[in-house]
Amino acid sequence: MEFDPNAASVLKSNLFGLPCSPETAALIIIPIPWEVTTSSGTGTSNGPLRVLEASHQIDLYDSLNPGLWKKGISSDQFPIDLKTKGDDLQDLIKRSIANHEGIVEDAVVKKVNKGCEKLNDWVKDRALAWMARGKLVGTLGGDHSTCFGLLCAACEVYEEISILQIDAHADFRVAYQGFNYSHASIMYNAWKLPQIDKLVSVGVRDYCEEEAKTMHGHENIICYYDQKIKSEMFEGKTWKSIATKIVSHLGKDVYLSFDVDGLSRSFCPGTGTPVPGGLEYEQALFLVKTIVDSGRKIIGFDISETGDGTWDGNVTARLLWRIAGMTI
Ligand SMILES: [Mn+2]
Repeated sequence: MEFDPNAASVLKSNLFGLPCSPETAALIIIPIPWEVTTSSGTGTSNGPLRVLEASHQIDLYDSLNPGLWKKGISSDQFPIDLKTKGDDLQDLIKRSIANHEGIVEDAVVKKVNKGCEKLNDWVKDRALAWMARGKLVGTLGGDHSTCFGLLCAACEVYEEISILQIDAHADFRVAYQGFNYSHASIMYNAWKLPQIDKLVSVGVRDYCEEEAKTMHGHENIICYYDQKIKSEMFEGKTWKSIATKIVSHLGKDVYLSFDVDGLSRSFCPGTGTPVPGGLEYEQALFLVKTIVDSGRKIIGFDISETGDGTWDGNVTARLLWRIAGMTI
């Protein structure tokens, strides 16, 4: 049967209902239903499923990339066992906190760190296997820590990588609550990878003193705080001029780390740790387009922290479609 991109979606198991398999798709998305170290609001482990469901409602035309659907976007196999393992570890943490006045026992911390290491190895292996076959790879969280394996894989392929992070948080904590691979430490961990030579964060508006000190001590870590961006815009600067400045710090190979809480909360009502302020949907996509238009290459990306809601899934599915349109 011929595929009709104008018809209602029938291939419900495929992202966007596209007629492709991982073998034929240009972009592979690894769904990672994991939120073990999530500290407050939960539900992001259901994010990947919400995105898959919402993706079937999206019209398959992209004005910047009209043939996008033919290039193919495919989900890697859905790791159901990962969700079970993650949920078990999360329960262990919750029980420890409840039984020990807010303290997580050392044995539990150890077990969780081990579980996170295993996850990272699994993601890295999957990503490397697809990259070796010439695919662009993205991950769909889950909490923000889930992209670490993809970053590690990218570091085996590229020598110098700049990260563009869109996020409400700096995520630069050192082992938050004892967890080496916490969502709050993802950029701290990424920065330790020798191939990561620039980190440019955008939209940050919730960070602690320790994070500010560590970040301000590095000339290759540049933070465009939300408050600063907005002040400059209120005083008449255009987003185009700010976006161009942001992109000018990046090297030629760029990894995009998109935590949806970097957006205004109206676009991510179910995300775990929302903060007022943030970027508009088109404002964020304009920034991504500015990267691509500058001739830089997006070599991998994650969209993380999508909440367990229909609207949350809808926004991320559309973000994914638009980002795919600019990268494949
Ligand atoms: Mn984050």
